[in-house]
Amino acid sequence: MVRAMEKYLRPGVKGTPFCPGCGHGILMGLILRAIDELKIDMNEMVFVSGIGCAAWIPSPHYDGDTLHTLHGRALAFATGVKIFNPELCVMVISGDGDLSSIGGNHLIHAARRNIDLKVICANNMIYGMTGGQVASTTPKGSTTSTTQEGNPYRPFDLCKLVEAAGGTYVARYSVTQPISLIGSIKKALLHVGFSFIDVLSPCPTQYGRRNRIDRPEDMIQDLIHRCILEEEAQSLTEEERAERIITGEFSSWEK
Ligand SMILES: Cc1ncc(C[n+]2csc(CCOP(=O)(O)OP(=O)(O)O)c2C)c(N)n1
Ligand SMILES: [Mg+2]
Repeated sequence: MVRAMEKYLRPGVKGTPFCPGCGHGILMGLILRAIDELKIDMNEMVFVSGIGCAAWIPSPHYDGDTLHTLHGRALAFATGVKIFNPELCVMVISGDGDLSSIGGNHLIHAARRNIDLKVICANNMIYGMTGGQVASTTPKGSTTSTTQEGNPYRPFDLCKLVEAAGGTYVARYSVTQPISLIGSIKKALLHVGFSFIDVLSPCPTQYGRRNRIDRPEDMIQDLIHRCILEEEAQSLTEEERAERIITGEFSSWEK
């Protein structure tokens, strides 16, 4: 097997912090493939993350400049980096909790200002690292460590939120759609403006086992089944559609 992406990994970093079946490791590789296909020099990039399992994707793994910052504040740090040196390609990689719960206000305002940041949200629909607490992205009815009788609230649709706030490249893909996702990351890298990709990433440890999707492969199968394109959704009944996750590009324009 050719380990083509290994050249992007920081020497000396051993092992992985991710649990078996976690989608974050897949995403870690797909981001590198997008960078590799565009032949972007890692010296021109800065990766910024907050706190959480997803925040470990760039740091310490990527062999480039990485800023592992405070919970919820990745976008504030990234804004500072971009303002200090606009030549840099600044990519934020963090979790759904980090970016849209504690960091939700930074998210809508960075989008509103259309700051040229490439934001990859690793969305496992839960606070993974801290023990499986409910997040602003947790589906209604889901069991978490803090909603043992089911989450009573509807989740954010992060793409709609960012699009309404002013983000100019907005897309959603799952780690089970690797080719489309690599293509989307490449578009975000080339887009000048606030780019946001909501990446669905399975968390068997904290989400799956509490919601009767017990095995990692069942979570992957579940995502493969549920993720569809808007065009495919049109032929479904309201009930069938409610179970699905609409993926694709929702917004791609210059401001
Ligand atoms: C100010 C502050 N509040 C709370 C925490 C605890 N905390 C660390 S990570 C995290 C949630 C992470 O969830 P997410 O961003 O979705 O990442 P995941 O682990 O699911 O990949 C929380 C609540 C913290 N570190 N700092
Ligand atoms: Mg999460």
